[in-house]
Amino acid sequence: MNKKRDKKKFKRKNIKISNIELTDIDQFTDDVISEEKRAEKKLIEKGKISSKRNLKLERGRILEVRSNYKCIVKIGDKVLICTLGGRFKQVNFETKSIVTAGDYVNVDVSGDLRIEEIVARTNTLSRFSDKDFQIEIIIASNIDQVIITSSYKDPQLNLGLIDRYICAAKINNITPVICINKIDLAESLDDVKQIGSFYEKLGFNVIYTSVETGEGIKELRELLKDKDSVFSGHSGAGKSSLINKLQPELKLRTAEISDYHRKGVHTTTRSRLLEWDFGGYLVDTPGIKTFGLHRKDKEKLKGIFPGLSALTEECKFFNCSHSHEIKCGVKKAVENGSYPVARYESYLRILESL
Ligand SMILES: Nc1nc2c(ncn2[C@@H]2O[C@H](COP(=O)(O)OP(=O)(O)O)[C@@H](O)[C@H]2O)c(=O)[nH]1
Ligand SMILES: [Mg+2]
Ligand SMILES: [Zn+2]
Repeated sequence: MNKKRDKKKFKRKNIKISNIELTDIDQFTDDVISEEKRAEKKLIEKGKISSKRNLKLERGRILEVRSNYKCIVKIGDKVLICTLGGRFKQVNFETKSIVTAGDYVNVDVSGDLRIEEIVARTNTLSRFSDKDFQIEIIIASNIDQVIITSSYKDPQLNLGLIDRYICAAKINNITPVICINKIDLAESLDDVKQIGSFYEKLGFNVIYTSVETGEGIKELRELLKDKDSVFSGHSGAGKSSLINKLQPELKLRTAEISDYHRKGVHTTTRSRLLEWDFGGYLVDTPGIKTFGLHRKDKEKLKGIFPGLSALTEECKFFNCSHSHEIKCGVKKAVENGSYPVARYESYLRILESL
């Protein structure tokens, strides 16, 4: 009965959308998503008030969203297929973000395993639509840390990219961890550690790994243990190799975060949580093209870019952007060599790009 009605609605919606003149497929996707996001907000509000009685609610975690209304949920030791409660079903767009992998939910275990409530998210992992970077698409939630993976060589270490990922992580309320991989390719480990020391001094976790020699893998495992992590970084940095080294039987999909060569390719936004055998989850997520820096975050950048906030006391202007202003504490630090000019330039590049 219910199902039938939903189907009807879906059809109506589709017809409506197809009446809009479509210039290209990206535009279409964005429109759908923004409408979906508004609907989602309303529903999450609604979802807080459960009118039903005699429910036996148990807390679970969504490992994967399988279809519009079906989710794989871990409740205690069991992995179960649950459906979204009726109140949530009113949105009939193609899945995405009513619920997402990583969501904590309350499931009615007295009957047919319905998700009745969605617990407020502590953070979300998102990507932004290519078109204008304005539409956020949520792909996972409640994530502890991002393992920003770079290789020392092949491809060459790109600190600018690391800076970008750090800022994106912080804006999304996710802890950044820096992993410099392929240290077997470095002539001296001291040189590599020299590079990492800038971040270490600022309190970041930096680990140096090699899948070849096994160096740093134990430390990496310690860092991942009992936390929910996502690996991100340039294609070829060694993310898949590291994950395989940590747990060979983990079945990872082939698509991956920020895969440089896949830019512009439309892939599914569904992600899933995979359990480490040493505790915690790996967020396996395909096709993030750009990891969450948004135009609206421009103002926040100066507060989160590594090492800047400690230098702003001498800025003449309270809202100094440390770019064109006179009497700027950051510029002074760059001039007297106490803040690395390369990192300052990296800051300006990100500022500019927003
Ligand atoms: N020398 C060396 N090569 C590595 C290391 N880790 C990965 N690789 C190689 O780098 C290439 C890319 O690795 P991959 O895991 O696919 O990178 P991903 O794109 O980040 O997932 C592969 O040929 C790996 O064998 C490492 O620690 N040392
Ligand atoms: Mg890979
Ligand atoms: Zn300044």
